Amino acid sequence: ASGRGLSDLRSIIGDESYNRLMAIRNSRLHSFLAWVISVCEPASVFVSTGSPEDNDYIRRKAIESGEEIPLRLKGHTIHFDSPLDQARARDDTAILLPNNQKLPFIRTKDRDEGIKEMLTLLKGIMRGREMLVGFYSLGPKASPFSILAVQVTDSYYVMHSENILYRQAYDEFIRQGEEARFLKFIHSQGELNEMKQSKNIKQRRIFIDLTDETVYSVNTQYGGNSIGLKKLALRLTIKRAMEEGWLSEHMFLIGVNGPGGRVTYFTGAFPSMSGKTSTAMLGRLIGDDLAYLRIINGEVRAVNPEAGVFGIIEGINPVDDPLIYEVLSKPGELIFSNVLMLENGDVYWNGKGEPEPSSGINYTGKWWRGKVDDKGNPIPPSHPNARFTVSLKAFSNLDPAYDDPKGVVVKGIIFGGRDSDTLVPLLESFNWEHGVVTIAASLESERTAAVIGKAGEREFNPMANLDFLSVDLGVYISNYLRFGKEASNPPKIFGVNYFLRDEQGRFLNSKEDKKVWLAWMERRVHGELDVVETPIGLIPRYNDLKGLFREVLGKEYSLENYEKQFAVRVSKLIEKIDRIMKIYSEIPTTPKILFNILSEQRQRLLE
Ligand code: SPV
Ligand code: MN
Repeated sequence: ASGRGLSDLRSIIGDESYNRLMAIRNSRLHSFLAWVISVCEPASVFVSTGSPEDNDYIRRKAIESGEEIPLRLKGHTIHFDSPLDQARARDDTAILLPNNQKLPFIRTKDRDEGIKEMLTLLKGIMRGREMLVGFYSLGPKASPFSILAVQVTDSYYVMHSENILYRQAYDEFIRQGEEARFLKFIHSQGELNEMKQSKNIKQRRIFIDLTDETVYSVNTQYGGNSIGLKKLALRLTIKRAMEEGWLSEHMFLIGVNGPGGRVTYFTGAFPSMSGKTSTAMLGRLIGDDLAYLRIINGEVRAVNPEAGVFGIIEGINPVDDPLIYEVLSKPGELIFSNVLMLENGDVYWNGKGEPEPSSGINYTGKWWRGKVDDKGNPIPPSHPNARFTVSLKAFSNLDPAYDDPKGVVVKGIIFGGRDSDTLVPLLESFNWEHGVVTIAASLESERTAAVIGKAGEREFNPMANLDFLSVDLGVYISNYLRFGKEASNPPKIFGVNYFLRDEQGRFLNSKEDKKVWLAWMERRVHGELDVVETPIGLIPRYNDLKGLFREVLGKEYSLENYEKQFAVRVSKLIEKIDRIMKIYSEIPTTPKILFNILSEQRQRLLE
């Protein structure tokens, strides 16, 4: 620390912002901000109270600074990230741990070294710029789930996004004063090019300091790397969840409508681009990406830490995703990123269901059909990981309980991945432990464009949370197992796979089949349908699915399809168990029960 306090920096901060900070009586907040200002050396500071005027200021500056461009529809803007900054950057992201500790599967870095490197990068990085400070609550305010956070950034786009995606909580900081415990996020987009994109991508670094609950992110703008409260906070909250015995998960949270008007809540963990959002949209939406689960009076209850959606836009069209399409087509506050901007101020994205335009502006600058990158590959109109940012309130299927401080009772947890040749489309575990081990902890998925790197490779991705893990995987799984034991009636665990193919490579299911699977799970939770017991778990009976296909989709479902889809692929399943066993056998903290459950399953498959 430089020793300078906020009062010494008053000329930079300005009276208005200074008074706003002083209204929060929290000395740790004050010294943190004084430190950041001393290091980053901004020209000025704007402290947001989250008032309509303050939010308007951020919106206006996002446009004035060129970070966002207004579009034809009122409230719509577009932002472009650098071509090299279009997804989560695993290789530039590290968890900082003291004494150069290592954790399996997690990119770690010695804490002292990381902080030193970061200080060099941050030194003077905000010169000539305004530093923005925002206050938020992850989860409904003043609830047992709520986690406070402060974001510092020099990007109007980042703060604009957070104002849409999170609950603003300046008032909570004031109320809690010195008591307030909060996560800290420091972001700088660094130098920008003519398109207002981060220029120094080689110096992109995202360091997560668990010790101090602080995340540093520099020389990047892509939301998954820059928006502190999203995936950066997830690393910190997973750590807290471990210490306190709850779950911080990469899951949607939805209510599913059942017979007689009942609503049953489910969470669902899927690696991105594996059907997560489209599944979430089939229900009454509470959250599309993250969930906190806690046991309250014996019940598993959950909230969405977020209040908006940072969603994938590719393939959204009026036929496949009518609810999202509607949100994207009406006026209202919405940020597009990395789609194609047309001359008339409209936007186009891959799979919009309209003829492809011949030109426009995209993340690579002026785009025309046939434009190629330096490797000669055609540049698509929009990036496959192009996104939209919008408040939950824009969705017509928003569940009224979305902001309930007590959360909703979760009855089922769904795990899904991209798997072309192994798992059945729908499966229920025998019990909590069996589901945690054979479905959740054994999750594998083929990689997608949401992460920088080669798409298509099969990756181990337990709980679809591996990219965000900040604790030892064995410890994480033990916490999961314990969590279910502590609940008086733990949620049922289901596995789904929308990506199964036949020998010719054709998908075995159509997109809408997931509606039937959801209806089946909803009824299973209420004990209404019987099942077929297989070596890997419980699968639907043909007749039940046949009835549900008629009821839900008005379609016939043939026995032939059922038999192809629900065949237990013994040799593939054994190979999978062997892969998973090998992984866990190299992690010393893996609970014994995991090996027992996998061995028993292997044995059942052999019999
Ligand atoms: C995902 O890819 O899982 C997302 C977007 O939800 S990101 O913020 O990049 O993680
Ligand atoms: Mn996600």
